[in-house]
Order: sequence, then C-alpha cells, then structure tokens
Amino acid sequence: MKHIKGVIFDLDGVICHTDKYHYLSWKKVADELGIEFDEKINNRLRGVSRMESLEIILEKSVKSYNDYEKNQIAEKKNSIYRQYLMTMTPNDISRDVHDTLYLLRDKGYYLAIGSSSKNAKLILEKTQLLNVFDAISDGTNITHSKPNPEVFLKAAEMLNLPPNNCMVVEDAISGIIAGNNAKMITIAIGDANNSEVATYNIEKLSDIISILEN
Ligand code: B16
Ligand code: MG
Repeated sequence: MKHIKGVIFDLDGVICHTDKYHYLSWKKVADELGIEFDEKINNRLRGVSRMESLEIILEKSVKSYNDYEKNQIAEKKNSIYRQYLMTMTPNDISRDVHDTLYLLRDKGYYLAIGSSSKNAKLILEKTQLLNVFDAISDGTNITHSKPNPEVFLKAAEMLNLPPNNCMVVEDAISGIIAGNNAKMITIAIGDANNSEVATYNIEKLSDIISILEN
C-alpha cells in the first residue's frame, strides 16, 4: 500500500478502552432515571456523539425530556465520565498499541486521531500520547457525526494529505462507513471486526503493519 501516507485512528475502542468508562457513566445516569440500559444498547453508542448517545438511551424512557433536561443529563454523564478519565495513565495503553504507533512514526507515516469525543485531548494527555499524533480531529471541530466523513476529512486536511492517501482504523460500524464515505481504506477492529463493511478486518492494531507493507 505504497500510496498510504497517513493513518487516522479512532480513539475510544481503538487506542484505548474508554468504552468501559462510557458504559459505567451512562449506566449510573440511566439507573438513576430508571431507564433500562445494557451492554447491547451501549454498543450502539460507539462512535456516536454525546447528545445522540443520550437520544438512543432515552428510547427506553417512558418519560420525555425537554432540551434543558437533556443537557443536564448529558452534563451529569460527562462529569462522571471525566472522573474516570482523570484516573487514566500511560498504563492504560496496551504494549501492542504503543509499539505500533511508535513503529509507524519511525517508518515515516503521519498519524492522526479521528474521534467523536470532546474529551479526546484530555485522554491523550493523561495517557501521554499527545505528541505521538501529528493531528487531532475530534468532537470539538466537527458538526456532523459519523457516519458523516467530516471528522476523517478534517484529519486528512490537518495532515495535508488527500483522503485517498489515508487509512482509517475504527471499532464502530458508523466509523467504518464514515471512512468509506471519505474514500479512505478502512480497517475494522474490536466490535466492528465481525462486519463486512471495512476494507480489512484485524485482531490487533499491529496487524496494520503487514497491510501497509503489502
Ligand atoms: P464525549 P470515538 C466516541 O469516541 C465514543 O465511542 C462514543 O461512545 C461517545 O459518545 C463519543 O465519543 C463522544 O464522547 O462524550 O467524550 O464527547 O470512538 O469516536 O473515539
Ligand atoms: Mg470508537
């Protein structure tokens, strides 16, 4: 894949496992509101923005909430979530992820984050990965959620690369579709690994090395 010069990584579910913190935080909020919420519903929240995640959770609610109340609920979830994020350290990054990122840098690839999260920079700061990435495109610079390609197109633009020179690594189907919509090579990992929407499916992040060298 000689034409690939940049690799854009989703954050939650690819670089780190903040998905467990999203689950615990939404679960606490949903329990308090008496709304059914489980791992299956949680999987639908992967790659989906905070407010859209709340809308999915509220599908099970008998009560309806106005915009003010919805903002209050989302803020509550975010403050619980950020308390978990504050406990993160470089140890929350697996050896496989860490070594793959540094190897790609050594090989001269440009690396970017393409995440829906507004907490991406905090997570990268706590795990000491901020300097590994040449660009960070996240929930703070987009108006359209995945599967809209905006977050990845912005990442490519920040890397000064045309989209077809970029590859996207994602754990969410919505993210894979976003990468496909951006006309990028897509790699599915984790939860998206069993689907047939991506260009390639991988088990662990280091598997992208052989794909890139093919
Ligand atoms: P925040 P990603 C996504 O991260 C999560 O998968 C999704 O569950 C979350 O709702 C979204 O970020 C927004 O996160 O509340 O921190 O802004 O997978 O796109 O890196
Ligand atoms: Mg994700």
